[in-house]
Order: sequence, then structure tokens, then C-alpha cells
Amino acid sequence: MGDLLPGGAVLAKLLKKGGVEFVFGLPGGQLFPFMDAVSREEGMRILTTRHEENSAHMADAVSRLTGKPAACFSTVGPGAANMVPGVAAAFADSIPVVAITPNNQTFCTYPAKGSIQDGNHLGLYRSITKWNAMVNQRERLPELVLWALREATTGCPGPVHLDIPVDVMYKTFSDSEYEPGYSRSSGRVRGDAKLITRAAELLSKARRPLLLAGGGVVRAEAWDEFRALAVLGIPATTTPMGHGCVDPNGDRYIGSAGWLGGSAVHKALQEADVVLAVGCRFSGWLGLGKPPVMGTPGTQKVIHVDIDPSRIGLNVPVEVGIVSDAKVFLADLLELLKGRKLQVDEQWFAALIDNYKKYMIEMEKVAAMRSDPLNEATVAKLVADFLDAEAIVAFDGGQVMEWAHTFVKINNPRNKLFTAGMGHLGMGMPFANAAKLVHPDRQVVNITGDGAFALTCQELETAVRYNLPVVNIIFNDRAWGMIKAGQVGLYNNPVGTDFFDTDYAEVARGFGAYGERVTRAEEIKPALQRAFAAGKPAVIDIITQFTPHPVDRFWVESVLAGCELPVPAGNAEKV
Ligand SMILES: Cc1ncc(C[n+]2csc(CCOP(=O)(O)OP(=O)(O)O)c2C)c(N)n1
Repeated sequence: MGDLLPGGAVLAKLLKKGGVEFVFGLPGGQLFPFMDAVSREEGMRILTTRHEENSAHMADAVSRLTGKPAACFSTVGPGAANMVPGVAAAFADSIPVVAITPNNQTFCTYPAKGSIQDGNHLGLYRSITKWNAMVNQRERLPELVLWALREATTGCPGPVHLDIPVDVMYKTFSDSEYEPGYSRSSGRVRGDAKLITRAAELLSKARRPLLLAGGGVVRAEAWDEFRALAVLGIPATTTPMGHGCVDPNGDRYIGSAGWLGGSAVHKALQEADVVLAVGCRFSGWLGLGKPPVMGTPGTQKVIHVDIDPSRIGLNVPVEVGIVSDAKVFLADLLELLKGRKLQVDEQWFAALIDNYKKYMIEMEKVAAMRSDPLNEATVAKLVADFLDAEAIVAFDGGQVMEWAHTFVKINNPRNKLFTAGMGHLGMGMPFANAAKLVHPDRQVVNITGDGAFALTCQELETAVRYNLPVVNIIFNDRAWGMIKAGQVGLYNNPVGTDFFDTDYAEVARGFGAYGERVTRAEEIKPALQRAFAAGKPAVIDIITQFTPHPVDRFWVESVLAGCELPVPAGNAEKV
């Protein structure tokens, strides 16, 4: 018989077996065996954050960047509650994360008897995870950890949660008990050949076909196959989750990221006669597949490919629904389409490309305007121009996020960090910190609003402690800009949306990071150079003013669709 290991150490070994390398969390007494074991386990790293939400955000980001699951942990009760927002953001985007909470002893939980920090974590996490369980018996720990990993990473992926009573965490196991094999399905789910043939026929006859990549293409690492399909001469775009699957430098680019992509994407989504949507769920970024973002349901033939059968046909009626992994589907389709003569209306395609070019010219005009304080287009453009092609960019904040989407070119989906499902303000810094951990040699920036930044700015200490020299670029309009604009547009009454003028450069210095405040356009590039040269986490606090964006109308038209607005939507969009 080998060593006896506490449950926490068994948990660490099993997570490693399931491919988990990074574990993020915030300590509590129930977690000592686990933290001790992870720190000693070769090939694993444990990092602590300054708020549990950010542990979950960091695990989420690692999973997006590497394609492998990562884990996060919190303590009992308040810690478990604090970790919820980060797990919820991963759930909304189908990202595999293993969230671990300890709980009080088996003899006094479920139902709880009033121990300190008692919490029904199972109930708390049920609605924000794909699967969750309590380890209700010491013997079941190995089985349930492996089950959790299997659930997180197979089918449509997603976060899972394990609630582990502290006595299970400390009780010892012999090696015959803790070394079960980890078996899970391998290979990829292949779609029905007849349906793929039908999809190929529809596409090859379509006059206005449109290829649409969602997060499923990214998860399946199928962006090369998607691009190969686009090369055949079919217009292609993406959802915000699939952003990067289309080459933004190609001469037939029309924009990406659902309605954030601007007028040509919108035109393509409305006018296409056949839409091939791969790994996409027709979320709000596509107007749930309806006007004003897409055509009237039923007027467009939709070929919907997803790993999850329950999503097919949910928001839009489909002509062909194919349950498949994105990568094998795209390869199969490519084989069928190669050599076929497509019927794409070239005039239509040319009009889309022209529309995109004109849209960008208009956007550049806004960026070229000089104002005091600077407008957000100017700042976004100057930052985008500065970045390397391989920079990893976190998109945080409200209005700033729209302007960043306009100018930052994403050539690889794993260069973009954005919580599309939740639109979760504050994710930028923890996501960027995780990116620097995974890719220490790449430029990593967090483009954010002042409101979003202050939600998680304590993570500057985490970045300093682990030497993660991320550059945080704050568009500081001293307000919840996007929300204030909406209040003004609809009620002419901004309520609680203006801030005190906080000097975030000074805040950064307080945390031991590099900080600089910028007020003029010509200072931006030198400030970025100094921030990257600083060799430590940095904050550039740029004084800006709210700048309306042409896609603002979609917030009103889709987010507030069906509401009785106090003024016509047309007035609200002029905010
Ligand atoms: C966690 C969270 N809380 C609230 C919101 C609602 N919200 C959306 S945009 C926005 C304002 C963002 O302000 P800021 O980050 O300063 O960016 P700006 O709009 O000023 O560019 C708010 C509060 C949200 N999306 N996420």
C-alpha cells in the first residue's frame, strides 16, 4: 500500500488527470489539503486572486485560451457566493470550468443545522452550471470528480460544480481508492451524411449564401476549416463568440461579431437567402435570429449545425438541422463543395464589401475628430493601430467595448477575450491576467471603461504579485457612459451614473503597478510604449467623453424590444 492521501490531494490528482493545469481561488480553512496538494503537484499551478469572482474569470479565460478545462475554488458560504458571477459568465458562453466549493461537515449539511457560513451551494450553483453535485460520501469523491470533468468537456461544454464537505476534503484515501482510470469519449460527433449533402446542395444553389461562425467553431478549433469554406467565395461573418474565425485583413471582409460588426454584417444577415450557422445559438447578438438584426423567420433558409441537438431550431426555424462537431462537419462540407460551381450573386457580395469599406471610412472620420476630452473612437483607433497582430485583447466596458470592436482586428479567435453571453463588466482584468499567464511573450491588453475597471481593479495586486505585465487601457469618461446615455435618451434624467473623477494611474501606483494619465491624442502612443516597457502591470488612464456609435440602436431595438418606451426608439438612439 502506498501513501495515504487526504481527499483534497485526491481531488488535485484527479483534476490533473482530467487535463486541469491551472487552479485559481481564494483560501479558506476547509481547503488546506487541496491547496497544499495542488502546490506540490508537478504540472499544476495554483494562483490566488483578491476576489473569488476573479478566480472563476481566470479559470474561464485559461479554458478559452487553451481549449483545456481549468478549475476555481472558494471557501464556504460567502466565498461560494462571491464566485457565482464568474461561473455564471462561463456558463453563458459554454466554457468548461470546474468550480469547487467546500462545505461544512457531512453530519451538519444538507439540510444545514446552522454551522458558521452554512450555505446551500448546490442550490446556488444549480442554475449557473451544466452539472453539479455534492460529494455525499467519501468513497464517491473520485467518481464524482471524473464525472464532473466528463460533463464539463463533452457534448456542449460548460462549467460544472462540486460541493465537497470538509470532512471528505481531510479524510484519507489509499492509492487503490484514488487511482481510477479516467475514461471519456474521444473522437468527434459526425453529422448525418444525408443532411450534409442537403446542406451542400442548398449552399451551392444559393444566390445570397452567408457563412456564420459561432463559439462552437472556436471550441472545436475549426477556424481553418471555416476559412477554407469562405475561400470558396461565400460571404462569411461571425457572432461575437466566433470573432476571429474570418480573416479581418482579407479583401472580402465584411465585418464580424453579430450586430457589433456594423452595417455590412447587418445587411448580410438581413438579405442572405441561405444562412449556414455553425456552433451558434442565435443569441441576442443576432437579435435572436429575428428582425431588426436578421430577416423575418421563415424567409431565410437556415442550415443550423450544433453539437447540442436541443439548440437546433430553438430561435429560428431551420431548413436543415445537423448535430455535429463543427470541425468534422466543416471538413465534410468542404469535400462536397470543392469543385462545385457556386451561384453566389457577385454583385451582392461586392455590395457587402463596399458597404463595409464605406462604414469603416465613416468610423475613421469619427476617430480623426479631435475633441477635449478625447472621443472614444480616437482612442480605440490609436490603441488598435499600436497593437501587434498577435496581441491578446480583453474587451470590457460599455460604449468603449463597441468602439474597440470597431477598430481592433481579431485574426485568431483565441486572441479575443469577451464574455458575450453575460456582457459581464469587470471581466477584462482577470481575463487579461490569465492570458499573460498562458502567453507571457505576447502583448496582452485590457481595453475597458472606468466603470468596468473599478469592479475588479483589486486584481492589480494579483498581477503585480505574479508578475503579469498586462496593460490596462481605461477610457475614463467618469460615468457609466453607455447607461447614462440611455437614461438621457429615454428619460432625460441621468440617475446615479456619474462618478467622482478617480485617478486610476494613482490607484495603479498604489498597487505597485505602473500608472499614467493621458489627456491628449498624441500622448497615447508614447504612453503605450512606456507601459509595455515598464516590465510590470500597467494602467493608462485616458480621459475620454461618451461617443455615440451607430450600433447603439440595437440596444434599444433588441434589448428593449417589446417594451413600452417613453419616447420613440428613434429618439433614444440619438443619445
Ligand atoms: C456586471 C455588470 N453590471 C452592470 C452592467 C450594466 N452595464 C452595461 S454597460 C454599463 C456601463 C459601463 O460603463 P463603463 O465601463 O465605464 O464603460 P462606458 O460605457 O462608459 O464606455 C453598465 C453599468 C453590466 N453589463 N455588467
